[in-house]
Amino acid sequence: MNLSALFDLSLRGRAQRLALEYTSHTGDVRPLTFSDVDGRASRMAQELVARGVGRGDRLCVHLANRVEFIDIFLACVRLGVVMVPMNVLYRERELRHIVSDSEPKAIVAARDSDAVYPAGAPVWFVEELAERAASREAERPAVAVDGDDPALIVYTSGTTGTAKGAVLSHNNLAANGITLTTVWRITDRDRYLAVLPLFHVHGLGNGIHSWLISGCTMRLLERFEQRTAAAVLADFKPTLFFGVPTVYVRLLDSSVISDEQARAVGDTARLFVSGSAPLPAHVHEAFRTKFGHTILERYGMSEALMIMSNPYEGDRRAGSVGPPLPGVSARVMGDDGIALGDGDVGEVEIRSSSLFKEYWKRPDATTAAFDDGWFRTGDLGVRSSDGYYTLRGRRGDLIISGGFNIYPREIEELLLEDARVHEAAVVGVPDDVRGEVPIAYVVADDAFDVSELHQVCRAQLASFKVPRTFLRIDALPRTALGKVQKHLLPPWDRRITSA
Ligand code: MCA
Repeated sequence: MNLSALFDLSLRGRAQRLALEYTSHTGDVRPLTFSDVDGRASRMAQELVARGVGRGDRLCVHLANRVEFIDIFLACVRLGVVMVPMNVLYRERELRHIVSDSEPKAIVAARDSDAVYPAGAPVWFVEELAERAASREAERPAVAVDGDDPALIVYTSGTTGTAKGAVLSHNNLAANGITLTTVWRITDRDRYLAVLPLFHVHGLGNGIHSWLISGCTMRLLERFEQRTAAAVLADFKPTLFFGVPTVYVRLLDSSVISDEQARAVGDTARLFVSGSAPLPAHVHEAFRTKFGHTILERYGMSEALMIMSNPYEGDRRAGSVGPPLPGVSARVMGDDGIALGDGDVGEVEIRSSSLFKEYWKRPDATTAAFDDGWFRTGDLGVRSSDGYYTLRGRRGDLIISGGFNIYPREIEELLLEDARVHEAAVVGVPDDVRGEVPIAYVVADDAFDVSELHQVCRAQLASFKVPRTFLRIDALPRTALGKVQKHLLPPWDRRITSA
């Protein structure tokens, strides 16, 4: 089934009901019915057709959470165009690779974006696109789109440095959305508050899909800012909320939401879900005390969409990601390639109806990611005797900060571009708010002030990737074969607490 047919359950089936509330550029909150959303998508599709975009073409989108993001996504779905969402925090260096790899027809960006866009594709300003679309007929394009057609290419970096595009089909996204609405009991009576970025799978694959499949009402925030979010929680009274652990940590701050306000939010809410990074047990507990709700933690990856979830009914265990979702098979593999029993830690491998088929134009990486049809998640985990999985870290040296993935190699390569830097190693250190933050160890010329590297990173990397500190050392610890031993770097003993 293509996604359009699935979304029509709401777009056509609930046409006159309130679909969406969003804040316009003038600051007022505007409502749209599902029929309005449908019409906007058709007009946007007509505009894209007029610009020569068709089935199989890629379109890069570099936008914050604005209503036009949804128009463009739905237009792409209808036309069989493959949307390539790009993190709004990415700088030119990060955008360049995605654009050259995905070869899009165009990059859609906001007029006020301060990003420098790489050559190779025209930049279409979303304001102009929206204005032209508004004057077109709300006529659905007649394009036959298959369930196996790609809908999204989501770039996920790897330990190897360059980001790889995970190709997600209509069927993958449909399977994920249908599963989540079912197991989390999402219905048209829900009120979903969307605070997570739409350029990632969490906000788009889970949030937007659950909204459109269930036909609930969504309030869209341009981004998570704690005080705005607190005010909207009180005003919109959501029943459903998706967050990363950093979002929950922010909501526990009593200067943001008092205990009394939190109880009022909890009284009208139904479900809080956390994912994208491990939820610390103390946050789980503090949230239950303050809001009166047990956060449901789940586990997913861009390549596979959602994989495991604590149960809606039943025991939501702090520290565990629960059993596999319906449609997912999982196993824990030992280093010798033999499946392990309960209680033993190994790499989690999965098969699933929402699992991607390939990395874009990277057959080598695709082959390496699969083990006889099972996807190697790269996550270490253990299964309990009653089927709950607990994750025990990554095989590679991925850092997760505020729910954003950071691959040290990418930062190390940037640092090494400066001829005065001879060696560099980036590691994650604990952070009370963001889970982890990156710090850098560098071996450099004596005369070079390594703190200058901060500016270099700031200019060329998304802000969450910029190392908090640059520590000079004499040499990196290495094995006899020359491999860096990050665990032997001098200890970083200052715990960081983000502002
Ligand atoms: C953060 N910043 C942003 C945004 N988010 N700027 C524009 N738009 C945004 N959406 C910038 C700020 O300007 C600031 O930059 C810096 O990031 C920190 O912002 P701050 O206000 O201090 O944010 P925070 O309170 O620490 O919260 C950060 C956050 C953010 C909102 C929780 O980390 C976030 O949105 N995380 C969600 C990531 C996510 O959706 N991951 C899903 C990946 P400056 O330093 O320049 O001032 S998908 C995935 O992992 C899998 C599939 C899964 O299972 O979900």
